[in-house]
Amino acid sequence: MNWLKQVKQNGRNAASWTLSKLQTRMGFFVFSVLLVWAKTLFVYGADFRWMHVSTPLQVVLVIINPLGFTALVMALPLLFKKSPLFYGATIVLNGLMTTFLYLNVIYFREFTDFMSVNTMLTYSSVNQGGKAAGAVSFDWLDIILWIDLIVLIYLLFRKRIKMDRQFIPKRRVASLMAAGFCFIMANLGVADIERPQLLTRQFDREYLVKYLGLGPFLGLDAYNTFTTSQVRKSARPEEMNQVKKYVDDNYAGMNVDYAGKAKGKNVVVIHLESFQQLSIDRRVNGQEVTPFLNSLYHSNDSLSFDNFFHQVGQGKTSDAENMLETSTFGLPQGSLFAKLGSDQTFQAMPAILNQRAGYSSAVFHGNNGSFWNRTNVYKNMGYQNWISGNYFNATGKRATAWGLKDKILFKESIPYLEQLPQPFYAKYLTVTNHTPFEIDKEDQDPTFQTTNSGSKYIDNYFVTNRYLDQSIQEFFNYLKKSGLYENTAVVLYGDHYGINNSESAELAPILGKDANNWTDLDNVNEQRTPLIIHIPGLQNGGIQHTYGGEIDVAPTLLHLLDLPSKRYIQFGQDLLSKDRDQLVVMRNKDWITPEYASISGTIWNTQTNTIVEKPTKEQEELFDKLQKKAREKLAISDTVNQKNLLRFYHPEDFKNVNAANYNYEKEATMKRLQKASSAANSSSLLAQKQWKSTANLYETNAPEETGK
Ligand code: GP9
Ligand code: MN
Repeated sequence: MNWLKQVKQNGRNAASWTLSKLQTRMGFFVFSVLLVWAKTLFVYGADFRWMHVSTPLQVVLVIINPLGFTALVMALPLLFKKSPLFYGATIVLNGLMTTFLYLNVIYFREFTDFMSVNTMLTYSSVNQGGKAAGAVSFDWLDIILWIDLIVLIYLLFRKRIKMDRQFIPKRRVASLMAAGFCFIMANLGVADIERPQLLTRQFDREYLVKYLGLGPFLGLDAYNTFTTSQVRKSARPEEMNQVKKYVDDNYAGMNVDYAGKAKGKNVVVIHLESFQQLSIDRRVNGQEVTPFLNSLYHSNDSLSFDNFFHQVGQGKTSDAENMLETSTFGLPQGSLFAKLGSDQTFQAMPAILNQRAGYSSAVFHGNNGSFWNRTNVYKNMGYQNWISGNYFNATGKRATAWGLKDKILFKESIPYLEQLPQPFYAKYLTVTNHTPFEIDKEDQDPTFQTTNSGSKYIDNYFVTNRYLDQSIQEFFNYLKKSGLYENTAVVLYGDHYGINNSESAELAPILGKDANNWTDLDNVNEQRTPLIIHIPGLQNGGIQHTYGGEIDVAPTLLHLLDLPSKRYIQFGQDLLSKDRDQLVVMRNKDWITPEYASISGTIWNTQTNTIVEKPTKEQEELFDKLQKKAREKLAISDTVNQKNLLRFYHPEDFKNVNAANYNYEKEATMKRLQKASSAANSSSLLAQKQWKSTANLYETNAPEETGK
């Protein structure tokens, strides 16, 4: 029993050592900081599951990130001279920080997300969509968060901790705070190395908390919320008049040869991650890289576009999604989804199609639901179902760094897809063809030999292109086998470039170009992405050469579905319209037309790939006009979004979406879908098949599914 005595003795020694250190103000401060730090780490691990840390540097960042902010805040009470004030304020601050931590724990258990300033202010409205407030799950381990406070208060009352009357000079407090601040800055610097543009792009709340900690995240969020609310406060309903006039003047009409060609059909939008036009019809070592996509591209049943440009800014995928759903631009900085999406009034495709033509809707994606703030945005857009990474087993070899592999996503989406009432509007966001374009050997096509370009990105890119191509082919095979194909229009588009401009030296020879003569215009041209609208039975499709971009997809699709788009505030024009002006405006204010392009202020001749050195007077006038038009388009779109002007605008047959009506929890979603598709008059595929699942019709060669 000696060892037991020893343990007890050690315990007593540690307690009295701690107690002796606690007798000074500095000791009390340091101890309080360490306690809050330890509690934060406990929560990071026990509740936030370490926020998917994956590299050693991320581990270090997660461990140190609570320190700077906690020290900075906890140093404030040191400024009090009177000891009861110092001790009281320290306890209160510890209590406040613990409450904040605990609120986040509760919120996270319900929403798998962190509390933003907005959600704190409007928690009740958000909560209606989820479980009832009373159903919040408590855990007995939660007590750990509060024990220290109880013990400290007890020790102070029993005078086991004697209040130190000696106050700390202001200069020392200031240097302590400065040290805390420097720590935060250093943390930020290191985080930026691990995740460049973290602050400007603000991908995901989880990223911000993982890299910077809860405190700085809240500070940043408070700043965003404040600046946004200032801008929004200044908005007046009359501002919509000018916007409406602009949109009316820019309306290009529709093309009667195509209008209504997809009327009443289901719509599947397939977002081809980082997929560029340069891969279409590309042969590498004598083999087509994407034979299936090429066949769709050349089909008479497809409207394919070879001068289609991505127009994203820093919001990348989320900007592309925003343009396709709303035909408004992303923001000049950061992601609209992340910055404004939580309380934006959207007049977006899922709601429009639902209200005007009875479409149900769903998004399928293999990454976390909170990435790019999608959970909040999709509710505001009126998406009925959001089937994200946590619906699937996305562990081990089943996923890449960006989530569930595409072949598995498509296959495992079927039990949900077949239950959607028809017509449906379903979006698939693929991820496997995402930089750094790495997939397991087993997933690579052994018959395909990629380039040996000198750039690992390019060589890998074609390999994941091939994987993407096969996954789309498998999905199409299923559509045909299940009978969905005939009644479904499929829109496929590349969201933005995958290969950086910095790889042009290695890319040029693959495209049959001379790297030494590579121009800025080549960079822009190389950033074209494909758009293929495949409508079975269309027959008069073909490759369209009109210049356009992502902003134009929504009006094009609406017209194909026979839904006039004129009433909406959209900045794109129907790509099939004969009267469209072919001015493609990039998010950085560059623009391109079939004749000219403006790149960082230099004008190029699009046809000859040369700089217009000496413009004529007419040319100068034309360039000025185009420049003005491009800027005006972006500026008006930005005003609409930043000021949230659509809340003042009520298009015919459109009711504003209420986010509280949507619930994306897995269980609730499964129940909802089951209920809808089991009704006697259900229009779901499952009901059409007498409730015999079509999931077994899906064939994939994904090794994770076949067990090979
Ligand atoms: C993440 C995926 C990638 O969920 O959509 O986004 P990106 O990095 O391309 O913007
Ligand atoms: Mn993307």
